[in-house]
Amino acid sequence: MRFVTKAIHVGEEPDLREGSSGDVAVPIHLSTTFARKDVEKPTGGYEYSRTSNPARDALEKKLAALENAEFGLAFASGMAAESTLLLSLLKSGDHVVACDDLYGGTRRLFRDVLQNFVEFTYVDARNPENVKKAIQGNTKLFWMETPTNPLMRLCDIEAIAKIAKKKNIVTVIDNTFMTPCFQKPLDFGADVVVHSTTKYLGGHSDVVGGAIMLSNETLYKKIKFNQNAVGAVPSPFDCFLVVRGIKTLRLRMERHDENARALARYLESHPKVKKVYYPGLPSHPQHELAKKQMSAFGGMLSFEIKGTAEDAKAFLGRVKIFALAESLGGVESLIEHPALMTHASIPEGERKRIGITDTLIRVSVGTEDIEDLLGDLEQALG
Ligand code: P1T
Repeated sequence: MRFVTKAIHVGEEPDLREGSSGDVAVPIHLSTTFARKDVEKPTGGYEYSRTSNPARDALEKKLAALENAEFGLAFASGMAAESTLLLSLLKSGDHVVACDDLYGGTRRLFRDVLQNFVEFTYVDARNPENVKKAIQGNTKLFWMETPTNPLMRLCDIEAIAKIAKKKNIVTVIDNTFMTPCFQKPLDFGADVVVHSTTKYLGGHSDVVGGAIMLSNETLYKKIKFNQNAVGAVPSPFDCFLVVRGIKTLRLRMERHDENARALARYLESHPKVKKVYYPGLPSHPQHELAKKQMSAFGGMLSFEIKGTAEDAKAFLGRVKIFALAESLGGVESLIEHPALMTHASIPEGERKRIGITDTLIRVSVGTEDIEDLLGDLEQALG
């Protein structure tokens, strides 16, 4: 099966056995517990809904299929997926090398929750040599976003996974921005993929969720055990919403990509814009790498507005169609100020060092008519 067929059908084959209803869309079983005939084993395969339930099974099969992975695991949020993954793979005294430009919440998890028992080194992962140089005797994990949130920097997945394999280090890629529609990190040698399914996979800004996809059975069993033991699981309704979102993933991603390319070109030529960060622009310093490991460039871009922080805030106050809001990946266009919003939890000095300035603006380009989006930016830039 190809990508779109998998997105629509995997995990949802209608049950045509005598007495079953033959649902074409996955049914939502709200029951928290499942009755059995035999005290020794569950009759229908289910016992308690935290452990598993039919809607989550459908979602997990679909998630795995999309990333060309053997296994998929669904969580209550992207952060729940990340924390369960780290709890499963690390022990006290271990070391992680992470890219320095990361979603602010991920940085906060590393710094304020895990720092007490795990050591982190942040590097500019655009150069794989920086990742290699940061390896210590106790390094167990590489944690990378590509493209990064919010500066749209890339890391070479293949090169980094090669370095990791030589040292028995697990490579984790947060694939939230590209989705498996445009980038499949496992195909380039990464071991584990994580997602905030709140974003493009859900696609409609109406469900918070997270996911892990991988093919290593030993790692899968550890994470699966902790998914139940820790219990940060999504509700059956949440699973249904992500399953429904995934069916139109390709259609939406193609439109996000088309609109973002047009906006990036427009912004790049605007006299009030200093710089645009979008891997689809030939001016992006890693455009060639983008073409190698991504099949398109997606719907996320950031730009520097000329002037001061006050000018950036005034511009954000003038947009009408773009909602001034955190998050990304929904059909509606969102715009935000990373230093004051999504990345405010990163200390100012560190933000500045990475390049998250007070005039940086991040855009999640939606699927609206491009003329309306261009018109809104035009009037807001003035
Ligand atoms: O919000 P949650 O579903 O828990 O996912 C966390 C997360 C993980 N990884 C990436 C790359 C993310 O962008 C996020 C969440 N990001 C935002 C809310 C944001 O506005 O950037």
